[in-house]
Amino acid sequence: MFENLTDRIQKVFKNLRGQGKITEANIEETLKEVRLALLEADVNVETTKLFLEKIKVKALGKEVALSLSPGQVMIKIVHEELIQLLTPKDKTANKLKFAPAPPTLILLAGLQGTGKTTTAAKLAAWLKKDGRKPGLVAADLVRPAAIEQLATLGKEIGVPVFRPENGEKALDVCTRAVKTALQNDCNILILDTAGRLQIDEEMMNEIAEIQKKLKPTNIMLVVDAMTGQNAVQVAQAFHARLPLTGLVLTKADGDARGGAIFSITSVTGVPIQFVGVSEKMDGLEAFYPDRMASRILGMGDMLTLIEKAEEVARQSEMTKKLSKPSDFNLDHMLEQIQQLTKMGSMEDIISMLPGDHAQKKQMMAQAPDAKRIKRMEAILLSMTKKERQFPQLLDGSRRRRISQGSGTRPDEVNTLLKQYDMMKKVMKKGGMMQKASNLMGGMGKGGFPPMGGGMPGGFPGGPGNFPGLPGR
Ligand SMILES: Nc1nc2c(ncn2[C@@H]2O[C@H](COP(=O)(O)OP(=O)(O)O)[C@@H](O)[C@H]2O)c(=O)[nH]1
Ligand SMILES: [Mg+2]
Repeated sequence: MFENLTDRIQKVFKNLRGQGKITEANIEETLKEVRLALLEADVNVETTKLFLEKIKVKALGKEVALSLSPGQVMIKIVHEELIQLLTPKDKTANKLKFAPAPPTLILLAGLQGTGKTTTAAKLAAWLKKDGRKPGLVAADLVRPAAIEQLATLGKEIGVPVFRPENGEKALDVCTRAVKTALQNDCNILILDTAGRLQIDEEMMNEIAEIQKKLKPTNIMLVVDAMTGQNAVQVAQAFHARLPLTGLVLTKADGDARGGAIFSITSVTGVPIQFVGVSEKMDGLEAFYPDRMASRILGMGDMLTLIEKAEEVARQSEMTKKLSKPSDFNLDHMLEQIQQLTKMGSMEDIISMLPGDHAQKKQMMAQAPDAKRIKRMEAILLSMTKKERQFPQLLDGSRRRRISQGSGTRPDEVNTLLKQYDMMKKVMKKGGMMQKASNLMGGMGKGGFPPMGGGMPGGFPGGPGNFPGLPGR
């Protein structure tokens, strides 16, 4: 996501490396570059101008602490301002709201093909996971295949779908769904509507009427990140007809230049609530301004990653029992490998780590591929439980037996045991960050480094250990 922008911004800050302190001259120089990077990413000119002015004021007034380099100070300021820019005035506005009396309604609107139907189903899956009882309402009566598309997705995620019956219009099917939701065991309804142009009077009236009659608690506009500035205009036009409560920015996984994300909230006042990051049903992320700002600046998104790791770990009894890091044995390693595959593809995981595009490419090249992970799993499964618990038992003849049993080469068994030693060392060092990183680290083609030590720039840490893209 936003690869070009991230790469460019990182370059700007790298150029500040080696400069002793912040001066008016190097601020000007830096901001000129940031400006170009933002405009290239299709960020609105006005937004860019205001953004840079704020940064300049802050930077000029900044005493540079001895421990920080100008690059670090600047990136910290930019990070803070970016969070400001992405945060709506009403800070609670970025959450879904629930109606006092069920069913809660979520009305989705937007242009054709932006991802409304996909988002409707993703949202339903997300709510279901959260313990709620969603239902989907097929209210797109324009595109012939739309109802079937929603029905198929509903089936896939196990959520009921309300379909239009003989001659019903969009408003009719929504109204009927609201009336029958509770008896169908649904307390939240997601209304998937037809795509429409903001200038199509008739179609805009249709959705405005649904809004007026049913008064949905959440009215969300689904916008395609790939459309850049156009998305901002569309959002303004829809907001003029419908009191939007939130935005979903879809296809953020594409080569979107990303511009819309910066200005859409500051221009319309409507918060981004979700970001679509794949076509799949789990490809929806809650939007957090601070995390997005970190991602854009190439600081990675360790929080999302750690959350994912924790979610996987929650399901695992064994990890809970691991009270002392020094207890870490091959059983735990086996479990981590099995968890790793549950966290998503290596590509997803790496995309959330700190680093620029080139560094990530390199990590990708070094990361273990799915086949290799399977072989590691096979080796571990060929050991006895006792051998996994007491790795010191693994002498030459046992290793040979394991290699034969798992159909792998003896050197693969040895490598795995070395990696285990390395992981154990890292485990002993550290807290949660380390544990999360252990899920990923230490398993590469002989050298995908555990992140705590080996990652370019290290971890986002406290103040003074600002993730170090720029000079240290
Ligand atoms: N890569 C990617 N594709 C998406 C995303 N959301 C939707 N799509 C795809 O965009 C296309 C249009 O989606 P659809 O939900 O039918 O759009 P609608 O016309 O607004 O209902 C489909 O091929 C979806 O799979 C996303 O977040 N990422
Ligand atoms: Mg649709």
